Amino acid sequence: MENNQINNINDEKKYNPLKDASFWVAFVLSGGPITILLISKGFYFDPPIILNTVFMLSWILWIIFRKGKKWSFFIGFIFALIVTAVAFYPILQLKENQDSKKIQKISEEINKNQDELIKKIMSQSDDDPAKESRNAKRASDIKMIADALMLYYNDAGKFPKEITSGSKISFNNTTYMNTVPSDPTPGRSEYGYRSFNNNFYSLSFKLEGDYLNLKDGLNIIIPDINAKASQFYTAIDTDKDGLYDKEEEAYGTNINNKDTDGDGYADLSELGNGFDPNKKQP
Ligand SMILES: [Ca+2]
Ligand SMILES: [Ca+2]
Ligand SMILES: [Ca+2]
Repeated sequence: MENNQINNINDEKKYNPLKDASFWVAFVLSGGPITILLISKGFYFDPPIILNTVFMLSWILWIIFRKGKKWSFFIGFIFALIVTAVAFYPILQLKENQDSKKIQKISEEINKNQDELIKKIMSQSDDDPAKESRNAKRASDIKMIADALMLYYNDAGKFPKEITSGSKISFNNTTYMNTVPSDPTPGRSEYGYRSFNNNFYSLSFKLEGDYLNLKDGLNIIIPDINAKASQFYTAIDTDKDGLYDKEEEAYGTNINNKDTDGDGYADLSELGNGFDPNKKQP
């Protein structure tokens, strides 16, 4: 009895918690390393971490207070299991929640993108049928006018000087078109007909966006009297003199020179006034 007491007193005096395996086991089992790891990952103020830290410190202090008495380890072990469960179950839950939040965020993102895509498609399909049908009407109007003009040419041996929308295209007693149509959007861009000699004309029209193989913007149709056909082209005016390249090709002027013959009168102005743009005016 006396010996035991003396041993105990000696043990108590010599007790160093860092040399006591139960201290380290307590540290590990109470989640010390995991807590430190989680804190290093930024989980500073999560309640489970605070809770676990408090439990862990309490237990370690208790072991130190009990000075390594063996049974303190077993009580501590059960304590540690409870603490670990209490501390880390919520962390696992938290992690799961974060994962499911992440998944939720991703699916929200996908939904948002889908919504935007659908909106985009909807707005296009809201808009496009009207644009498409206007473009379809333009292309079909122009083709019908060109066909009527070709029939006119076959009979008259020339193209008309001008055509007027709302009026007919006729020669002698033959009518080739009852009513020359106009652009479906009034005032936007009229169909532009002009002919500076008997064998050629150009008819321009403006599209709203690409249509079939025609490009957005200004296009023209011109005749090919040898083939008795008409051909669509994008309206390009390289030298910006108001005459499209296809017209300049037909009238023999330079697509890169506003005043082909260099007489001070522009190509278009000469054609419009009945002069020869390829011969200097006196
Ligand atoms: Ca030109
Ligand atoms: Ca020119
Ligand atoms: Ca000229």
